[in-house]
Amino acid sequence: MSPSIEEVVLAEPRGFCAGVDRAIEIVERALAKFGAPIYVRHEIVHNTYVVDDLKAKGAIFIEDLADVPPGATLVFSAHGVSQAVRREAKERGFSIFDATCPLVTKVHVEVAKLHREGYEFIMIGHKGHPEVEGTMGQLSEGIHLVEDVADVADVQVRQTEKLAVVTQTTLSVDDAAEILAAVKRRFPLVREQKQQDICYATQNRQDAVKLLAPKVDILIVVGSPTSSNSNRLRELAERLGTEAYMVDGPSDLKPQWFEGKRQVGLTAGASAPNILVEQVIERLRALGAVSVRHMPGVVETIEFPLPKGLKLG
Ligand code: 2E4
Ligand code: SF4
Repeated sequence: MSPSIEEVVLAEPRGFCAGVDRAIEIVERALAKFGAPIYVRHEIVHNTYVVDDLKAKGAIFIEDLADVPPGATLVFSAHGVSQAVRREAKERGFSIFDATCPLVTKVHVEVAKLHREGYEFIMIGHKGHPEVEGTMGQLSEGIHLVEDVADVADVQVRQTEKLAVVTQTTLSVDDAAEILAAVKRRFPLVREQKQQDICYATQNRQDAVKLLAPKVDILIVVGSPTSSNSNRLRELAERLGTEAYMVDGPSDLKPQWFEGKRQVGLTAGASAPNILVEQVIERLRALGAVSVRHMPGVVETIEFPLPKGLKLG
């Protein structure tokens, strides 16, 4: 059998969110204003193309602050940092620009505020992810990570009267709801979140996949393997019964995936640039796609201001 693609259907919305736009802009403006090199702690966003592009422009990506020379300009990635990292960066005297997404910072601020009121926390998130390390690292103790429903039973809290839940911003909306329900069953007094920590962009991209996946024979997600939100999109489509693959770019597409497939759904994680989506469409055209259609969907207009010192004018 050979590829039988007829149509590509694009999820709406897909690709860059406001936090990613801002983070990349911060590195680009720092490069323009202060010149290369600009040091960035961790991949600014989890995307190979974005990171390679910024490397070519003079950004140096590091994990350990000991690898940054004295007096350098340092940018924190969109995923945020712990208080310990923030403190060390200050002590080392770097000139710092914070590209933490404002929606991640909002979670950090909430943790600090409730901690002052005597709260202990349960954080729903993926162990080892930099956002989880950053949010958990807002406190030196009293924040417990749960990755799934089973973990909820093992949480050891000091008290149950003042307990709050926070989450990673890029979780599966459905998994998070299930874990939260388990938390509420075990800790009925847990403080209700005023607003979900899962962000608007994560919610909108998952909602779009929920609409699109049942209508297509296969779904392609543009995103890098380290990108949590992109992985969640692929996983969601598979759960809905649609074969799904995540690709870093057009060269990852395998013609055999498309054998017997007519409708190809296409989306992109919040850290995946549009140029890659365009290149994937070109590759799908070369494999036989004759038309490209957009799903109707939510139009995102949210924008975040740049830090002082990097604004134009
Ligand atoms: C910060 C917060 O968190 P994830 O692995 O999905 O990050 P990625 O860099 O892929 O996406 C941008 C981002 C950054 C999302 N939320
Ligand atoms: Fe911010 Fe959400 Fe984008 Fe993450 S996915 S950078 S939390 S807007």
